[in-house]
Amino acid sequence: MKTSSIFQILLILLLGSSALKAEDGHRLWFRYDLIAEPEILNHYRESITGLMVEGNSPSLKIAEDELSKGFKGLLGIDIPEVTSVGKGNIIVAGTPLNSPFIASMNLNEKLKKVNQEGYIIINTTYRKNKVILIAANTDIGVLYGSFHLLRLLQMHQNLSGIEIVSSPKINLRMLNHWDNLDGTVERGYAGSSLWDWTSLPDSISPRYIEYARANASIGINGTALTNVNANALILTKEYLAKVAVLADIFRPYGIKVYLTARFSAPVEIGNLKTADPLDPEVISWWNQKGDEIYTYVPDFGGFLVKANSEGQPGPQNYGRSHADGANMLADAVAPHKGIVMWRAFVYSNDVPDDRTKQAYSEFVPLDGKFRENVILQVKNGPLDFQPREPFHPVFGAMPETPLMMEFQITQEYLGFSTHLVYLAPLYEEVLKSDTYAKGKGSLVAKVIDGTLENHKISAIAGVANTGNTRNWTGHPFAQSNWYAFGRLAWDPYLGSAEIASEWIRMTFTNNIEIKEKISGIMLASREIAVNYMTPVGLHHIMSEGLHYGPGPWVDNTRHDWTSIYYHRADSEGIGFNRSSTGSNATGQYFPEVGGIFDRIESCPENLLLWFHHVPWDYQLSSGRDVWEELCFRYNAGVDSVRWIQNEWSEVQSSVDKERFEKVKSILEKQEENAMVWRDACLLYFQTFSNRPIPEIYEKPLHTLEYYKALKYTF
Ligand code: GCW
Repeated sequence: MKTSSIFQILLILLLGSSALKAEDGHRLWFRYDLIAEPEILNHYRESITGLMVEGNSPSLKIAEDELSKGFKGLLGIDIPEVTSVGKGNIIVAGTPLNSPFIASMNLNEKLKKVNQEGYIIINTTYRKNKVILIAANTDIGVLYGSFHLLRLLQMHQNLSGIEIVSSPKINLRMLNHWDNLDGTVERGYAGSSLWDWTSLPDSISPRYIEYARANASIGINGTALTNVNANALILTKEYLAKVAVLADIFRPYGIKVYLTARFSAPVEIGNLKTADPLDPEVISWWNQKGDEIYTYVPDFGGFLVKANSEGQPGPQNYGRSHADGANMLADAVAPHKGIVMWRAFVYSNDVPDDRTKQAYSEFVPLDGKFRENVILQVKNGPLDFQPREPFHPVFGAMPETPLMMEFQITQEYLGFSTHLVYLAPLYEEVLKSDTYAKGKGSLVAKVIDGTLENHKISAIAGVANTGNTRNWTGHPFAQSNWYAFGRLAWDPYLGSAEIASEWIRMTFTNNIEIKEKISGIMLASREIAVNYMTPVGLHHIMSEGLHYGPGPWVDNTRHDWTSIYYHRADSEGIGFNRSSTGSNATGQYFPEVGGIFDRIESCPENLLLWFHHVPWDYQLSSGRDVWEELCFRYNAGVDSVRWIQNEWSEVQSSVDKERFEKVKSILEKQEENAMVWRDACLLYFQTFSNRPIPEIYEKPLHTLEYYKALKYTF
């Protein structure tokens, strides 16, 4: 073969593979590809002829590089970095402190409207030239604003006349990584941990920077690196040196590092005999540990703690309260402005009458007993990240204590990275739930953004779905959940549809028809999963331990971990009576909403079996009775997955081959698993209802025994 043809083949291989690589999902929502539509491209090329970022902090440097890179990719030309304004249409980014030009623009009034992380993006003119200003009070604000401007370009928005004023509504917007020091990730479905503890602090993976950039682009400003099922080793010098390296990398992206504190650490790594929070030696051990951590990480965010829950040690081991434990740790970080996020996901070792009541029962009496730098981290619902739960009754019930939200981004109970489930509708449903704590309009969002009670700290956490797999999240669509979490953390009043639209435009396409199709899939996907997994308010009927696939028959473990504990199916009916005639969990809500849940007639049907034990022949608004409704919903769920498959097949020509095929093949698995869910649950519940599955529906493919014997692995 001639050298030239070998060269040609090599070139083709090279180009081919890089084109493929480009769409393996690694780029997330940063696809700065040349804009194909001439009109839009021209508009941007006219509006942006130069870039000026004054000031030279690391964060500003990142903003400048990102803008340059974005412009170059999207506009297909190098946009020169200029040092003065007056010629051409310049993008100017900076703060009045760092940028003499911004300082000269009299933006004080406008900048007063945004907080320390907020920004404005406005059009103005300078010596007859158009200028777009990205101005903020801090360098991080500039970085956030820069990402916003790039997002507008990626979404093909017209830049003339834009006037954006944006501030995060929640102070701390965090990811919680359930990452273990051995590299495994609890409930992680996207490979191993991103943190390579073995090779830190000497070797630095480029992914640390990519991770920080992705988070900064959506405003995430905190990361708890380690699992809440904590290992005390992370608090040793050896590990703190590693943590310091990550903190240094994340800092210019506005991200602070937090660690999980194992309550028994004074015993395990400090050689003390006790971890009693009132013991002077223990107190002093934590104080010293606090001081030590800050020598490694001067802006350390603080501790995240899971105590006295699922076997984790805590203050109750010593007869002390959660407040005693939290306050002791809070005092250790207070001199350095650190905080403690104390989780409310607790339940004791004794099987309770109703597990969903425990957090409220344990914490509400402690309201007002926590230090100022303690915030209580509450899961969205009272049980455990189910496909649907009512909002947690603690929201609104502890006015003296700042409460933060914990959402799960990783899909522990929602089909791992095998099921396409866009979670923003779940988040939105919770955030927009009305607690009635201070009358109508006391939304959960207002509890956690601090506005309901005027709390100083406000926070939201999402249990991360990231891992070291090439596309970060396993399922290409799971990236949207990371994105949506960040956007809702910035503004908990945003809508799922708007967020989906942003993500699709940046991640797939600006073609309106295709965007609508993909958005239709995403917006329907959560309800679809609810239908084939846990319709009408069913919950916690997943396979034991792993939580993938159905396991409504599970009864061989601690009672409040079994499925039968939750669905309570018998020959009369199905559902957990949590009304005033049952466990009275409805009594934990404010009367306006608790009353609605309490009465079977007024209880929302999508939570019916959560709150009530309902006769099989109880009529629902659909005209079907409970048994018929279950048959209908399980089947509708499966049919809807097929509908998704069909919709997806129609976007084929507009989506790159690699991601198209990947989603297509995972959807096949989702369909299979949805059918297993349907058949297993209907066959199982049929043993109680003693009613046939109506003829109109597909017959189960296998026997109940077959489904019971299925073993799931990940
Ligand atoms: O949902 C349960 C999970 C555990 C998790 C726990 C928690 C980290 O199954 O894996 O432990 O919640 O939130 O603490």
